[in-house]
Amino acid sequence: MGMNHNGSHDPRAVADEADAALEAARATLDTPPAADVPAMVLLVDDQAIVAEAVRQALAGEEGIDFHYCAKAEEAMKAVIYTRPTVILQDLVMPGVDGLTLVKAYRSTPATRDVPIIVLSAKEEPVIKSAAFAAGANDYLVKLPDRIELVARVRYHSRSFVNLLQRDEAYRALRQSQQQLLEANLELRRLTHSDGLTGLSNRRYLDEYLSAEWRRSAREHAEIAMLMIDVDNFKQYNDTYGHVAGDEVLKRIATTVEKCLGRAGDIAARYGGEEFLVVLPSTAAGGARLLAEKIRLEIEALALPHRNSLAAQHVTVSIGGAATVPTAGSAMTSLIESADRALYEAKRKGRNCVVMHDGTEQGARV
Ligand code: GH3
Ligand code: MG
Ligand code: MG
Repeated sequence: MGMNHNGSHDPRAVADEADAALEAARATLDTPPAADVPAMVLLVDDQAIVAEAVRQALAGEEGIDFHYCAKAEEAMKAVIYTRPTVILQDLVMPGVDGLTLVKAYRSTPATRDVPIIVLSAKEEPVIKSAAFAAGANDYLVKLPDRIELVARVRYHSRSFVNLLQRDEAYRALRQSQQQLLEANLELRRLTHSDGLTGLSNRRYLDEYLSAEWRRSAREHAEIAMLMIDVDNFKQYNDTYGHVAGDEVLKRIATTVEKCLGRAGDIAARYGGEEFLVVLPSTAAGGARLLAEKIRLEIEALALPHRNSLAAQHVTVSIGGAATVPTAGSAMTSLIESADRALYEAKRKGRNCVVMHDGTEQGARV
């Protein structure tokens, strides 16, 4: 819709979107941990004879793929390229040694969590402890027993895949939380805004005014209000139709909003063709100036209205009031005061501003 500055959504669609996001996250989290997952083994070892032995050990195994890299310098590339679920890493290699490679896998984001089984020439406590310190997950002496090798390959692959699934579930959950947060903000915005003009609605204005009223009372500060009503608007609808009338209301809303300068100022659609402006920390004089500016800007739109009693174009009448709230004074007194001022403006012939300042209001209440 025309002036909608925040891109209107159907509230039901927003809620449905959030529901769908949550459902997707739930489904991901409800996925049971994989019992048997395909394993991808990458052996990094310079000795072809070891490679052949491991290949044979894994050959008859269902769901285990085998890759072999003979050069330490190519190991990192091979890991990133083959995406193994477990690395079998030889410790003693020409060029880069195995422990250095283990540390390199651990410090590279793409390979950080891949399980590493170190293959050592012998059972040696010092080497073993160095391997674990470097980040290895397991330690086997060459050549390992076939049954033990297969069992460990499957065990480490499964825990790695489960880790990836868990990470994915958390990612989905975080994403759906974010979507719910955004949907909530959108719903809140929708419950606070007027569908036709995009201004605040009466519900929000009442909340806002009540908070500002209490704050002004605490701080002994002035608060002002303008009530803006379109002149002979029933005639406008009767002459140009309701759809054209709606367009006029949108134009007026945009114009009023454009006139507001301070951060605390807000405009709301208060009723059919009635707008309310709340001006915190503003005295009657300032409010009158703003009201006059709004009235003139709306005249300047020059929207034809041939059956108006006030002019040849669309005009508004504005009633304003300002006061310093005292403890126990009702905020409705300010609204009523602005309403009376508006009534006077109408009586004076429309297309004008009448302002009630604090003292006048005090005398009348
Ligand atoms: P006055 O100058 O005394 O304010 O005269 P008026 O005709 O504007 O006042 P009245 O209260 O008699 O009529 C208000 C009209 O505003 C009635 C209705 O046709 C019109 N109106 C109220 N809400 C809407 C709306 O949402 N869209 C349109 N197009 N017209 C509306
Ligand atoms: Mg009215
Ligand atoms: Mg009117």
